[in-house]
Amino acid sequence: MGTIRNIVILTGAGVSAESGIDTFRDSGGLWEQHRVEDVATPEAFARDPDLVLRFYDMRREAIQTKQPNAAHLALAKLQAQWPGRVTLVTQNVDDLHDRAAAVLGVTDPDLIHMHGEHLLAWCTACDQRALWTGPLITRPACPSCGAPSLRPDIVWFGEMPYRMDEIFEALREADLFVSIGTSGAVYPAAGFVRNARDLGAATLELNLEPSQGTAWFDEARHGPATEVVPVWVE
Ligand code: BJW
Repeated sequence: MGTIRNIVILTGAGVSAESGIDTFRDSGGLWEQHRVEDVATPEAFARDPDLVLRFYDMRREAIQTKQPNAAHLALAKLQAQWPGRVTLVTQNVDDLHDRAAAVLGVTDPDLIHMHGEHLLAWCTACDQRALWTGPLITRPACPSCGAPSLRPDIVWFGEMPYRMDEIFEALREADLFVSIGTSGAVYPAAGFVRNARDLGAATLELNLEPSQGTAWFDEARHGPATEVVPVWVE
């Protein structure tokens, strides 16, 4: 393994768990309380939009009471101080990485929300996005075109994750790929470790427990993100 200059970090729900945001597949997680097919597919939204909007309105409200934890802050510090490129690709739709960067004074972090963002609404009539902190169930008008066509800007199953070209470009340039707090159950993110390996990067998993893809990593360290991430960053 040569010198490490460029790093790609993939994060999942485990990195925000200790901030009090529910994960999906852990015991007591969101998918134990809601059927995925009822709330996180375009078909569900077409069938029962009120159910889907209530689910996301509840979560959008909840995240605004949460704070970045020591793992988010350690990653933001790494991004601010590392001499090479650190691309943070998150599957998380909360804004805790964004807020951790802001705490360190970084206004334009190299951060990709591949599954969308709770705090954006997407107008299906005019294709514009708007910052959105309140409820969508009231069928508010789109600030750009006035149509009552706002939906959560969230990538549901069967939809294409965002900014895939940029992610693959970063993986091609990466000397190290690190996966943090994700079960490795959802593609294409779950395949990034194999993509990174094929492209010559070293690979490291930091997770509470071995993920579904743990065998693909060169090294794995297991424990809570607020402990293992700051130790790795130092
Ligand atoms: C801690 C911790 C602590 C806890 N410290 N760690 C068959 C084979 C392969 C693929 C497919 C297939 N059938 C269908 C597909 C594709 C599908 C898919 O992957 N399905 C699988 C279920 C099999 N994928 C898609 O549809 C994606 N799009 C796509 O493929 O497009 C191409 C395409 C388009 C059109 C046609 C055909 C192809 C889109 C996926 C969108 C995912 N969306 C969600 C929900 C929306 C967001 C929301 O509502 O909030 O995104 S699903 C959900 O899972 C969410 C997450 O981002 C994602 C990943 O979950 P994550 O982050 O890994 O959380 P958990 O809960 O699973 O794991 C938490 C981990 O943390 C655990 O390991 C814990 O141990 C750990 N942990 N506490 C450290 N304190």
